[in-house]
Amino acid sequence: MTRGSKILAFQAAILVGSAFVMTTVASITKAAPLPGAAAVRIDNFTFKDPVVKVKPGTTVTWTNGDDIPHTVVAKDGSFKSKVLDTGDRFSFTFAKVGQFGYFCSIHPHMTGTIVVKA
Ligand SMILES: [Cu+2]
Repeated sequence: MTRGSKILAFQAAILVGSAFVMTTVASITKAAPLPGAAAVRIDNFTFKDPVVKVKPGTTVTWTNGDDIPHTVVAKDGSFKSKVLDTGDRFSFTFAKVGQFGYFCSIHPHMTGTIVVKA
């Protein structure tokens, strides 16, 4: 190994290490929603958790983390957000058991499902 490649290998190890730490921190913050609450982040034209399973009575909050406006619209018409700009949120409480598909009315290829199960 040349001195240059040793330095590169060391830098790569630091990068891998910090990526691991960031992933761990992200999973800790993500794993602690309030009881009766769930969150779906919108980012890069995607509902980041496309299928979310919750108990009846859970309030799901969508947050638009994208720099593009999006909406959250139930396929069965049971809920419909206004246009969400960056950082805007929309919440809906799922009282009934069932599968609730939804989409973004501006970009209909963006879809997700909330599965409500007792
Ligand atoms: Cu959209």
